[in-house]
Amino acid sequence: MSNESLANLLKEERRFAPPADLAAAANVTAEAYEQAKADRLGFWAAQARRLSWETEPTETLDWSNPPFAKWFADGRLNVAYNCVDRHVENGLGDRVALHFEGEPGDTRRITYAELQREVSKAANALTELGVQAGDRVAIYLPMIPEAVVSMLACARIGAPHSLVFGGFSADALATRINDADARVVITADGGYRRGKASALKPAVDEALTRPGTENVRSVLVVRRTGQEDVAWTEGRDVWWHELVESQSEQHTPQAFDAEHPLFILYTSGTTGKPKGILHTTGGYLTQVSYTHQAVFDLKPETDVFWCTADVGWVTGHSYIVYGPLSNGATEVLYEGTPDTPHQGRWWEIVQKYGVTVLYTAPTAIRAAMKWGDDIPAKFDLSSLRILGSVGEPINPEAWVWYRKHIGADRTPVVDTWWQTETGGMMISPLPGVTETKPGSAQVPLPGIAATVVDDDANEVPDGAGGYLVLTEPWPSMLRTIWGDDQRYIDTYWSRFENRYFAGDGAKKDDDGDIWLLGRVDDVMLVSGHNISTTEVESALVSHPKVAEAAVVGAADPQTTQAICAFVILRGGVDADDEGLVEELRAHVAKQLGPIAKPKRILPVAELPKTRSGKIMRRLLRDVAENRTLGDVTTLTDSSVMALIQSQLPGTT
Ligand code: 6R9
Repeated sequence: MSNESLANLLKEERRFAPPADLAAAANVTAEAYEQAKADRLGFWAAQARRLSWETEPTETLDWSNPPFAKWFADGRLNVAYNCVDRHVENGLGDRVALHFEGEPGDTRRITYAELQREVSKAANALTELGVQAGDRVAIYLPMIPEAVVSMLACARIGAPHSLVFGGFSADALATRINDADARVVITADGGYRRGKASALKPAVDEALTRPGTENVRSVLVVRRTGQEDVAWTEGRDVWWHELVESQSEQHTPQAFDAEHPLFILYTSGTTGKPKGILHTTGGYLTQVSYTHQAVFDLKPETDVFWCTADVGWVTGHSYIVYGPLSNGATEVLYEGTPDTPHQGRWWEIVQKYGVTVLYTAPTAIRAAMKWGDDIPAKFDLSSLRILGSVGEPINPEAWVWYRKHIGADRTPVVDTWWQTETGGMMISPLPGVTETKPGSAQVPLPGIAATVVDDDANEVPDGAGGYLVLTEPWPSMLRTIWGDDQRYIDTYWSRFENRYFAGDGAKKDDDGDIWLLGRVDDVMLVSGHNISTTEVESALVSHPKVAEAAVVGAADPQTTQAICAFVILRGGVDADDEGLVEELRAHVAKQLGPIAKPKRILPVAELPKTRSGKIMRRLLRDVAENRTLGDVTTLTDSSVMALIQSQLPGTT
């Protein structure tokens, strides 16, 4: 970004107070901020006692070698014991841990006692395959219970897992297997997506022909679809139902150091090879456990929690597996897409299981907006009491739609900002405390220190924009980039001294609340002003004809960059309406000022997204500047770019 700080254009005046009954019974009250402020490390030491330690830690933070943190370093614990066994020992064995709903409609109900048996068998199976503490295991599975069981089995034996999204290409899988030097791959014959069985195992077979994957000794294969003719490599491939099912249901978990590696998760980044983000045991579990019960006000006896993320995304790691299970929650695990076999599938699931807390991404909310209000209206969603959002800035209009049409204008919406690197939530309202503002993540959670700075690392005043930074270490922070300490320092700790640079633009409003404005790489420079893509997108989405928008800055001889917007229209709107583009341009100018008026607006049917639902603006920039497309390997659907290109004026 240039020295011109981020223009602060959007004004959002709507406010929503916490419901009185929720506030009165909330797990966390305003006092937590005071406590954490008075003694930050004491606050986290107290949160660590939520867990069961074999050896209680006496140290909290060791920051003697920054930016390499150690949290609770002399403590020892087992993550799987904390997520499973201790609940059984506490008499909760009959509580449902997972309500699994397969895309074709098959279901499984897994109690904590059953989960303990499944995880124990899988841990024994991995041990039989020669996996030892410290060995890496790659997991390439659909959203089925075996994914959760595999992760917990790895944690149980101290073997760091590395999940790769089911459906990533063989290349992406091979790169990740190679970088982590994985010894075992856990996969399935296939999974169900969009009403079809799609194969997974062939991608593993192909990945294992690539150089650098030779150390993979075994491939453990779950039979999910049963429809594929599965190619088999004798001596390497083993069926889950043969190996795991034959194991003992007893397994004694062994404690590991708090800083023992728990998992590696790759973030693609925009350039260069993927970064293997390393998370460890005690601090990670402390923060995901705390934030899950604080931000969702979790009442494990009565709540039914549903995080719609894929387990291959950090959101699935922290808020399907480790956060909820460490808290003894009952949760839904859904395999498929929101519109299979119909566009009300999610709302049908909420109704069926009586989901009380729903955690999803803006992309899904905008898709539901596009499909129409009448679809969720057909279902009984009255069980819902808290709604969460994660993954991208949520446009104020999508936030308000979510609260109104899913939450009956009654439930708090918590917009949670965090990253793969932060491991757990960092900035979010608390549902029983914070008066919420649509579109803003608002305040750092108790025990978290974040602010917004300008180019020279000075904190910006209220009302101004700049870069989001984290100013103190936090328990679930990444410990390094796997195998590359220098890249860890360069990427996160070099832009500003002693501060973690998140890579996101942000502003503080007049109350000092934080608004996220998108990745710094996406910020546009228009006639000397830095303008956030998020704000222009939110202005477009606030027009009743627009469901979703992606905005990029395209090189322009007059203004350095010109704002170019791709919009998805709401159901029933005519894309060929001549006046539409002018109407939308005028709308943005009215909302944000003439500087933010897009030069071009192109209605499209789809936008390019990553598997976690983030818009890939860099590909749209390639289109807007008539360049060959960059790396598309992390796209959910690679045909989307061809579709967009075919819809551009001047192409056929
Ligand atoms: C959890 C997750 C991290 C990036 C992050 C930011 C964006 C996530 C957000 C948000 C605005 C929110 N992001 N949550 N932006 N408001 N509530 O998404 O991790 O996949 O690593 O992405 O996502 O840009 O820097 P990850």
